Amino acid sequence: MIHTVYDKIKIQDLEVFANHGVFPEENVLGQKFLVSAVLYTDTRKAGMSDNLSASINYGEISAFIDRYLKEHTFKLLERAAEALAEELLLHTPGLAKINLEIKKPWAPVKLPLKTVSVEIERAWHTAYIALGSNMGDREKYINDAVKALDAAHGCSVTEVSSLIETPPYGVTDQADFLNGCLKLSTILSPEEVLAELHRIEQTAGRERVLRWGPRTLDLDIIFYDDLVLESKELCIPHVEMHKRLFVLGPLCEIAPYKRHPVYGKTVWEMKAEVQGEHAD
Ligand code: A4P
Ligand code: MG
Repeated sequence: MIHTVYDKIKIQDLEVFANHGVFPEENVLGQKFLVSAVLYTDTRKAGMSDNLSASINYGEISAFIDRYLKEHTFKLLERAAEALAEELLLHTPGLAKINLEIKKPWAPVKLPLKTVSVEIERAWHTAYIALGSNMGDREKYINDAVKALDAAHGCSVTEVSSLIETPPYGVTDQADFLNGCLKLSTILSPEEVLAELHRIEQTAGRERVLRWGPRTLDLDIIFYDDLVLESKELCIPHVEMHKRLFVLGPLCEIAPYKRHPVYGKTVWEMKAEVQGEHAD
């Protein structure tokens, strides 16, 4: 999430007649759907000013939901909810998070039931990405990567640090690096962000020959909100970030007070520690 938002605007059981379902009859005959949405947004400004333009118009959102579900046909409620939540997050200014439930009261299961439904929660997230290059036109590789990430679906680059020249860390027998960091707003999951980074690295002709070896472009996820994740292909926060001046230097320009979710230290404090200074 962009920042923690506690206020909610709620729409409950909006009736939409539409054509979603796995059975062909459902796509032709249509049926009733009930849509509930909890819109997480900061209502303070509207609350103080009594001005609708400072808030999210639930009338417009209801009309959008009705139109969207009528104009599209999905087999699964999961897909309908996913697509609708994404559209709303992408096109509603001020919407930080949405909880969306789509109920099907007439689900063809040949048993008496009140409704079946799918409920999902989707949000904007903030990630920090480290950028590095030590082969070829380093500045161009990095600048192109920033543009590519900003153009990626559901991604928007909101801040970029300056780029600094750094001596190689780890495998030291290689050319100097150009390093930087950027701040990313995204509706993608961490795994989807990683896939996007790999795609952009490949476009830059990145070859994985040697771990920590020379590369045209290296894109690492440093933070993703305050998430702590360790899976086979992804560790967040990046495991080495707190030891690396080439990450902490640029990151400190754009997020000095961002706190490491495990160590509890700010970027500024971690940087000062690596530099061997006192953090106060
Ligand atoms: N992976 C796990 N966690 C993450 C994460 N948070 N972000 C996995 C990105 N990837 C993550 O990375 C190997 C695998 O790590 C990925 O496929 C992903 O599944 P890679 O980019 O293929 O290989 P690599 O970059 O050679 O290895 P690694 O461990 O990522 O190296 P680093 O940490 O990127 O370090 N010196 C200076 N001065 N500047 C540099 O930028 N960079 C490195 C590379 C070494 N020395 C450097 C610099
Ligand atoms: Mg890497």
